[in-house]
Amino acid sequence: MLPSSTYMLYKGYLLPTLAHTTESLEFAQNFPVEDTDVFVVTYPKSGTIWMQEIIPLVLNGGDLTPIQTIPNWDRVPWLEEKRLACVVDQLKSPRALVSHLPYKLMPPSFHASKAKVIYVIRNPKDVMVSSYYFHQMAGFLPDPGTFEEFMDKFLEGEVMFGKWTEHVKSWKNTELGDRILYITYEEMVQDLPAAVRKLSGFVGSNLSEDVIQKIAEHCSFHTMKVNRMSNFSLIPKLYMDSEKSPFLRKGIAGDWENHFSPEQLAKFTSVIRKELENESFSLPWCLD
Ligand code: PPS
Repeated sequence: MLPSSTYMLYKGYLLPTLAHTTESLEFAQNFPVEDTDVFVVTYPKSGTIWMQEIIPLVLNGGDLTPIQTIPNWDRVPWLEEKRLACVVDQLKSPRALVSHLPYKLMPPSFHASKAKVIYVIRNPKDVMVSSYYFHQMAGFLPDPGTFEEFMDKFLEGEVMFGKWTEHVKSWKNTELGDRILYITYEEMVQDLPAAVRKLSGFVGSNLSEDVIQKIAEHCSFHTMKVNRMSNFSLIPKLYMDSEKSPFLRKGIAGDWENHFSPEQLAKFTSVIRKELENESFSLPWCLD
């Protein structure tokens, strides 16, 4: 049984009470989305803070000021979190926000707008591994238990923002057309300048090749790991203890191979496959 203070239940989803309240969720529902807004949407541990680093630079032509002076949670705030109400007036147009909300919980003004969405998707096996370590370092989340126990919770959706498959389905089956760009964490790992180029085209910023290279350099894992505005070292240890596991932990694709037993792999893939079997989209990676 989870301590009641760890999570709140919002429309069937577990959300950490450290960052979410009834008021913050109401604020999100009433948030007046503008046509020029850009939303970065992710299931947790899919590359959220990486995109929080990249997007302001893509929108502002590569000016490093935001990533060097503003903590990521204020620079590109979470739509559903408490902090948004405090910083909303400081956001410059075009505004960038992040969200872990499933599609159906986006505010009405979002649906009525022309705002764009960048949906970052990551191999669920690596998402689960990253989340397992995050639960060890985040004092505001329940203890993950053993890897096996955490895998069961993850597959059951007894984690923040519910099941990975439901999140992906909700954002793959939208009517957003060319308002949404899907990008994988793995393609960002493989070729970050190419990913930045794709983002630049999507938001229409027409960045030069020099600027694209500069952004990729400043958003690399190693640069972000030492950026105090992005590595969560400003957060008290009580809430995030990087000695237990750093937020920017490994930053690679395929770390699941160091963690899954053959039996765990079989269980994991069969659950994910079954939950996606009638979907019209296919996943960008092989699950086995
Ligand atoms: S959260 O809590 O939902 O906001 O977490 P999120 O930012 O989505 O995911 C954290 C993982 O993203 C990795 N990360 C990066 N990987 C490569 N390059 C860069 N620049 C980068 N920035 C963040 C981070 O290391 C976490 O993955 P793991 O596998 O745990 O290392």
